[in-house]
Amino acid sequence: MTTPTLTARLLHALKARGATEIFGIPGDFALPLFREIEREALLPLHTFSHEPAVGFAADAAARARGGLGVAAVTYGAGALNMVNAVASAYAERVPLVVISGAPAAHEITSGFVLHHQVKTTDSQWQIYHELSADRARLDDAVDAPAQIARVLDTALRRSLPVYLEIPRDMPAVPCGAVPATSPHLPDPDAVAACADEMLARLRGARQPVLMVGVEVRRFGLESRVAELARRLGMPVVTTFMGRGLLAGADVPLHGTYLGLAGDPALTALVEGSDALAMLGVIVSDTNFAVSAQRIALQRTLHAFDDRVTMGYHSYHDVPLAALVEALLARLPAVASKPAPAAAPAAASASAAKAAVLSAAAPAAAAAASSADEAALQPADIADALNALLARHGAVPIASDVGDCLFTAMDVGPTALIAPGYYATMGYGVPAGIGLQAATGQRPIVLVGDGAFQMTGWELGNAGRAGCDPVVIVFNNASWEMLRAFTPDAGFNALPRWDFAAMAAGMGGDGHAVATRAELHAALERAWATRGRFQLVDVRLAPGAVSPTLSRFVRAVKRVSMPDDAAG
Ligand code: TPW
Ligand code: MG
Repeated sequence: MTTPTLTARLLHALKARGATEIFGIPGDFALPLFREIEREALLPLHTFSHEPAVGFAADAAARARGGLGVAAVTYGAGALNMVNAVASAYAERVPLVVISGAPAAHEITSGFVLHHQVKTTDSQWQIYHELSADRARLDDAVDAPAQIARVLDTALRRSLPVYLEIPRDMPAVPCGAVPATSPHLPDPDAVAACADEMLARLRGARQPVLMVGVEVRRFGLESRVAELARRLGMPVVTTFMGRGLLAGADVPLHGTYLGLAGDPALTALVEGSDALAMLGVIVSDTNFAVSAQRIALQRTLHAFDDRVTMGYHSYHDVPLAALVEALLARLPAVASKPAPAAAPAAASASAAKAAVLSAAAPAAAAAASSADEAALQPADIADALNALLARHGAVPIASDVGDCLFTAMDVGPTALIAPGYYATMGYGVPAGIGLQAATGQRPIVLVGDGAFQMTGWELGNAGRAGCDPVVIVFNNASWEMLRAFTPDAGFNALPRWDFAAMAAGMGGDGHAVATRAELHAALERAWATRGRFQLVDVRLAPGAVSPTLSRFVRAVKRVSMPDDAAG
């Protein structure tokens, strides 16, 4: 038997750390790597049309499944095309492994300027330095196993992107095995002191609230945090970024905190808390700016990025998982029973409404009321989706940025992945494919027409990756979210593209809908049709926005342009 190659060793190490597939686009510097990946057949390879989609799909795979996401690209034109997607993964704490082909050592010293080179042969390395938590250039088969282990383990431990550069003469060289993950063990005394203080503060509080954010999902802690919430018996909310967390869990989940843009009762609950425990929360402007002055950060207990800050001091090197376990160890188990009825939760209220709607659906369909024929609003899409969820059970959602993401706040509770903080457009469609490739679950993709114009073409690659997402295009012939902030600007208008008509050319089915009755029928038909992607092209009334977006715009204007908002 021949010795395994560097590529084989890398693939095994990726698989051992949860990767289930590789997304990529080859190029000459990456051809030897891709040939080895295909030959080894250890992880399936899914190719796309444009590198942003490679990054978004790998990001979505990691978010939805847990473990590493893997994006393989070529040097220069390929890797640099993916910069924005990796930046998004960094900002939103996704353990994404970028593997790039690169020139071989003898090419670097050849005296020629190499194609795809920017300023120097390590310009790309410098750029990725800014986008990654750790990195290695695998130019030595002896060092490679330890380097691979270190870099991949950093990605998982910190839940951040990492970067591996593989010179094109290296993929097939014989290489030793990559060591298994070595667990990171924080100082138990520090963890204990931190957990004791947090519990004391929560017990002494008048109105403690538990807020859960993305790191809870990233570190695979959902069920442990749900158990913690039950034992603490405190109300639980998610952040905007954490929407979808604990969706199916038996906990007193009140919904998603959106500040001035959200449900006033939930906002009052959070902002009135004298001990807001934020677990794995990115304290970003989109989460908090619309009321930054209302949450007194010195009254919060904030665990994020291996650090726990309470009042005016911080504990370092207290990973979220260790903190959660230490808290659980200090709390008695509670008998498992349904959570006490939570105060009106936006999400469950709308789910209840959905159940009512769906029960009434046959009658409504029989006598299509005039409302069913009225011009569509984004809120109608939320209603139709809730009806679909009520009939068919929870379905994971991948959302783009735009009013579709604000509309998603009224859908569910159900799992949701979206770049809610970094807010890059173009995520939805490739993320839906990445999610399905990695988990086998068929997703619903929510995407605006502007964002679809960026990456919607990737649907043409869905079929061969075994994916058949249901894609809902919020077709408002506009960059509506921008128009909401600058209503008098002309540049936010888009031509009305016929997305439904394009679906067949990419191997899917398109449904154009303009009324509620058509929307409900098209969604049902789309859901019933398997094996081809389904595109529901929702022709929205011009200028129509979701209730959450209109509150968000008003809130942002009030906070950042108080003089304007007054007028
Ligand atoms: C990669 C800036 C944020 S929202 C938006 C833009 C251009 C308009 C979105 O239009 P769409 O959705 O998709 O039709 P809707 O509901 O607003 O009509 N480039 C990137 N990312 C961002 N966020 C922008 C520009 C932006
Ligand atoms: Mg639009």
